[in-house]
Amino acid sequence: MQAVLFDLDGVITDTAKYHFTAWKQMAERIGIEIDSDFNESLKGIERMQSLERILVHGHQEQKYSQAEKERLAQEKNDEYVSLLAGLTPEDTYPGIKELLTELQENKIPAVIASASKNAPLILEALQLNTYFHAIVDPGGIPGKPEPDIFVKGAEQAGADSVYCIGIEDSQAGIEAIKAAGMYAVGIGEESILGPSGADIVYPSTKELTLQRLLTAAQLA
Ligand code: G16
Ligand code: MG
Repeated sequence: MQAVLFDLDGVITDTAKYHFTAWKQMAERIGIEIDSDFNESLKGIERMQSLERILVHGHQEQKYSQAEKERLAQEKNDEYVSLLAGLTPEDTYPGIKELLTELQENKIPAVIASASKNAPLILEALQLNTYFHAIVDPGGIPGKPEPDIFVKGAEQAGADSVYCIGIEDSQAGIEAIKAAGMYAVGIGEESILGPSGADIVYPSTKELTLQRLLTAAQLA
């Protein structure tokens, strides 16, 4: 049984830019500068771990108590959620709804494998919930680059990892897909995602058709 596992932020919609904006604002308030290169190392990384990476980057890893860190992460999330407020179905990346429709017609389960606790909220705003067989709960399992979220997604779809295709925009996510033994499709730049192990990289979700994916993964 095949399945296609989708990352959310940066694959289904452009919320990766909102994560970056919200982290940048929080970091600036505590005197840490983050740029888009450093941001690549935050993509796909769970909220508290992202904060830890930012604090290490700014040499402030010893400065805050656990309660203070939770407050900083909460501030970031509040800002992020406020940026999500205007999200509509038109914000779905090009080609995604068409691919989800093809998967549905071919009875191939689509699964969300996102590190984000905001995933259900975002899918609802995009009106895409009904296309997904499952949204994997990221709570209580090791985050990307560990394979767990993709392994769990395949299990929930009743699919064998070797017949699964994972789609990701982050280095950590591509590593997770490969560690799960799946075919890894990157969305973004070959120079960024190739070294993490992407089997193929497309510059845009526009390129994603079912036939193209199955052929590339030799599952056609
Ligand atoms: C996403 C983002 C990360 C974010 C993480 C947790 O993962 O790429 O930047 O830190 O989720 O999100 P939240 O703070 O909303 O729970 P993914 O896996 O969808 O790319
Ligand atoms: Mg992502």
